[in-house]
Amino acid sequence: MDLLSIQDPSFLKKMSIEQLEELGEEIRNFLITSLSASGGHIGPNLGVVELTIALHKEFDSPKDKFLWDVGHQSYVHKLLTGRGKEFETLRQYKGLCGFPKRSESEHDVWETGHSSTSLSGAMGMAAARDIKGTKEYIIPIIGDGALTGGMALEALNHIGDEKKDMIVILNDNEMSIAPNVGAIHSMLGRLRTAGKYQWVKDELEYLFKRIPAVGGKLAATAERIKDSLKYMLVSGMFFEELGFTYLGPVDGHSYHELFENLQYAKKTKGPVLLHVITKKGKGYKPAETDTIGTWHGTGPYKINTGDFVKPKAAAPSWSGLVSGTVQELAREDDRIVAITPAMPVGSKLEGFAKEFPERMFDVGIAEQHAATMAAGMALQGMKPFLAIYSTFLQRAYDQVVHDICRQNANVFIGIDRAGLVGADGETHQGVFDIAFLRHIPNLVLMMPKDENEGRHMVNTALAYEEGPIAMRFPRGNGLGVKMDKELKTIPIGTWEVLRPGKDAVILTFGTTIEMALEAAEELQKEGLSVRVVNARFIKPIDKQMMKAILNEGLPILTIEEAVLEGGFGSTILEFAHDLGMYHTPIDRMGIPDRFIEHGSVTALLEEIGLTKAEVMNRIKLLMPPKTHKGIGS
Ligand SMILES: Cc1ncc(C[n+]2csc(CCOP(=O)(O)OP(=O)(O)O)c2C)c(N)n1
Repeated sequence: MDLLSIQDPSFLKKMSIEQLEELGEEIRNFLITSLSASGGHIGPNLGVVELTIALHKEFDSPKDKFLWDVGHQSYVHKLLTGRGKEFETLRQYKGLCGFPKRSESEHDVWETGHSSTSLSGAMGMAAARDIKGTKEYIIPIIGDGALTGGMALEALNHIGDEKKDMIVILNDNEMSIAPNVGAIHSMLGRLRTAGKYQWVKDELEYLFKRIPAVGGKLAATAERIKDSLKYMLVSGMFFEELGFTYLGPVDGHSYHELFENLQYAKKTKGPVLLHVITKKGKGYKPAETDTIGTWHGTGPYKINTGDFVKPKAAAPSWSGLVSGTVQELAREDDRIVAITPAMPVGSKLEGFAKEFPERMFDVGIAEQHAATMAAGMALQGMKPFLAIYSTFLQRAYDQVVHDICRQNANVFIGIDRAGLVGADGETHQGVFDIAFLRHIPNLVLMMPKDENEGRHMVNTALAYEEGPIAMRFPRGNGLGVKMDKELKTIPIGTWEVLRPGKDAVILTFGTTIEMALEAAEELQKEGLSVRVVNARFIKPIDKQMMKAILNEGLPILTIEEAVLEGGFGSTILEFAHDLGMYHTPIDRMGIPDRFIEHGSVTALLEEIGLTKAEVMNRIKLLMPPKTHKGIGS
């Protein structure tokens, strides 16, 4: 059928299983072809083709509510709800979002991007439904990886207790981004091999009902037999103990099994957990045979070979550079350990894990636990490197405040993907970390100008013994600068003048330095001498240099690829104000007070005005009328 002509999922109601199977094949081919050009989360989506079709056939979206956990696996849902034509713009500027988005469709009822929120969202919706007295089904769809997140467990605990009607679909493909880890993962493994518990339980109940009751004795024995059998069949019985009716495991690629169980679930009172086994990457060999997570999310690829169409990077990736330097230093210092919340591949920690398996901890999608665990290790004399993406560090704010910084624990937080990340969009932009870290006592926060300084900063962080220290670094690759052979330490709280200038000063750091230098170069041609400072320590700032700049009375422009509210520029305003320098002209460039959608980083920077032209413009506007001809005259 013409997938691009689909308006809504109602057409599925009349389809036979054979027709659904054909549709599934067409959808797979469409995804494989379409994503080969755009890139995206191919593996997770190929795994849920039958599951998504079955859900849309069995339920009535948008009346019934699907909550896609993480949301990266919602492409089939997007296709079935009339967004096929937009796939060629997937994850591009102003194009189709890679995650559920309420403004895109009435079928996207819950927005996601960060993991493990679907069950809490579903609990909220179920509670609202029951207060309002409406009748819709609430169906969160959560992966085995996302289930390891603390929030999901908090929600299971509450839902089971409240006995809310809802059907939780556990999409178990044994993978998180990388292979899934942890005791819950092992428990799911046991459930997978235990077979279909529900049917056995039903049969037993039927059998016991037929045995004539001889007083309470037989009933009690029967109950005991049932219980022990139950435990024998499914060790742990985790979900049932929590108050859920556990169904499954079922083959998530078999419509027969899916429909049989979904229909059973619909009739069951209280919360149901349907355990569905799927294969990530199903139907596309390179993705299906992937065991490390390469095909979780990709850029464009060649369909026939599965080779990625990536231009060869001229410089090392930031994650590789940072983790590689930590690994190098770990050879000299056996107190160094690495902790990742489920991102060993993204954080390029595979080398560290291989060389120091006993010093490497992949804790699953558990940012809060990762941060507090790092504090625990630090207080016992270890030097933990907590590798975490800026956006996911948001989850661990209290742990950074309460456990790491308050206890002055000597943890090195490597804040990866800081700044705009591009195609993943709103939920993943790493733009809040400065604002939510810079006010925490004891913490040192820095960002290097290039990969050479980045290596020195890693060395500085691991040599630092006085408390928590964090380094933010961007997504992608370095600039290709010359690398020093010897590692040095950088004095904490010192800035560096990169270009002299006597008319104005730009204070910036990290990714925006290049743009500032280029703008200064252009302005020079127009007769303006602009100093550019590498303000590499965001906290503590270089107070000595700052005072000198303020005493010179020069106009100041701050630039940051982070939110303006509460950001680095705010620090400078506060500093000047606290010194009584109320009249120093200070302007700030950064990310405005709104969420920034998906698109290439270049397009996004252009949209928000973080460009060389705007830097030049702002500097000119800051200048007193006499210094620059044409302005203010
Ligand atoms: C809070 C948070 N931490 C980390 C991530 C990065 N992440 C995206 S998908 C994913 C794995 C999800 O695994 P699972 O739920 O099993 O889904 P699958 O991709 O296997 O279908 C991770 C760790 C995230 N989205 N949110």
